[in-house]
Amino acid sequence: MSASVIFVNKFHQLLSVRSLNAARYLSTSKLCSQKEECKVLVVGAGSGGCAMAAKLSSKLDKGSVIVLEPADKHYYQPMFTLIGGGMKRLEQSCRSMSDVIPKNAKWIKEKAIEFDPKSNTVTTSSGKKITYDVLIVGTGLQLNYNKVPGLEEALSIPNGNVCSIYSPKYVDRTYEALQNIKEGNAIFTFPASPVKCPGAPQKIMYIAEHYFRRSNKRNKINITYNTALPVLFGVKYYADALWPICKERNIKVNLRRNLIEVRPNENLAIFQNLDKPEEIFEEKYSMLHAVPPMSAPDELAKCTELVNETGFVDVDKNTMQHVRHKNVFAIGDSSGSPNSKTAAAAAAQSPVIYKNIIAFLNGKDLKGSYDGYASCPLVTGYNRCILAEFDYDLNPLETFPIPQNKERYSMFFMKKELMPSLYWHMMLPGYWNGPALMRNALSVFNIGTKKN
Ligand code: UQ1
Repeated sequence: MSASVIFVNKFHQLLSVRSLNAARYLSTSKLCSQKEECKVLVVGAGSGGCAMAAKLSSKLDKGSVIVLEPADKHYYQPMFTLIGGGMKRLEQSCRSMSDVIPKNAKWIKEKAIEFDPKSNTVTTSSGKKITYDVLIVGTGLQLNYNKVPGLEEALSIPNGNVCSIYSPKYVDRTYEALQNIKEGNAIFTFPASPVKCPGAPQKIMYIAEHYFRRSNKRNKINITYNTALPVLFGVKYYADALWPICKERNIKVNLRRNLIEVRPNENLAIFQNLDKPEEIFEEKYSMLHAVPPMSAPDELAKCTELVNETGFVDVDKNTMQHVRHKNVFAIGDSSGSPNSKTAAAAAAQSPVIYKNIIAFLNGKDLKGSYDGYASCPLVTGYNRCILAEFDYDLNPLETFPIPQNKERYSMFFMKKELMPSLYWHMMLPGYWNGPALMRNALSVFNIGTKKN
């Protein structure tokens, strides 16, 4: 190699090292400037996050509230069972995120990838560090379709017979599957994990059963509900109403049976008996409605400072304040409080958390207390619904002065026609605090044995 070539090479190396260093310097300085500060940081703009951001941003000075949310679209998920049954369309459940995040809050369209409650900081996907006085975790939970071997593959087959109302990606396949099945086994599952809206896996089954009857194919289809739970429904008062429905409508319920694999090529679903793990069942399906295992989002679950042993935020179940980090609160599905994970629960939590955050910011005692209220409109067909409402003790906590453990058209109408408007126009803007006020007002009509 000639001296001149060596010289040119060295010169290039030098140049590239220089430019590398320059790039590094630039990116570090950019990172340093990527800092944000706020009074309240809301992570997640789902039902709970939007309601909290709306309440707090209208009370605190402009710019005090930051909302961290990467998604473009916000879905009203309680509509997904109705979409699965062909009663609503996916577009009706969806709004642009920019329309639901309150205008007084600053939206950072990124994901939280690291929580550091010791330094009051959340790091975003681009490396931005956001420091806060108060953090509200409202990330929701994560759908782990990938934890069941073969399931994602089955769900990706065009016009296939495996469906799932839990994701906007797969919900439309459900109504297609109801239409396409002609005969054989329709299998519905419930996973061995915490589940959002734990009634939904059986609601879609009742709707399917009604659909098959209406389309004159019910007698050619066997319906099975394989649930990992030891009960049909967690609240005995409503479970006692659901068992006879399954019996009358010839739906076979297998408890403690967990979906562990799907073999789409053979139309086989593999289940395990959770009480006798050595017992494995292969069941042939003509249609499979699969509910994925769920967990806290990985980014949250890895922050052991924040979460309890289940991976959800370790809050006091009444104040919704973190047990150690007093400036951290959780709302909705990401909370470790032992309530049922439903939008109605987030609605009932929202005034409590709001009151407690204002008290916390003013150095006062926290007086707000959440009673575990959750509501689950158990749609049992195209015109019937049992409106389950209950508290932490799994005692009924019903709003209306009539026994709600019966299938009623009025409750179906409320779920299908009234709830969406209540959600968009009352809950997300922070005005809906759950039905406690209504329940108290209506309780004057409670006569006889009904106790709330
Ligand atoms: C509710 O508060 C709520 O949150 C907005 C729901 O989610 C959409 C519900 O489905 C229900 C039933 C309630 C409770 C409301 C009443 C009026 C009983």
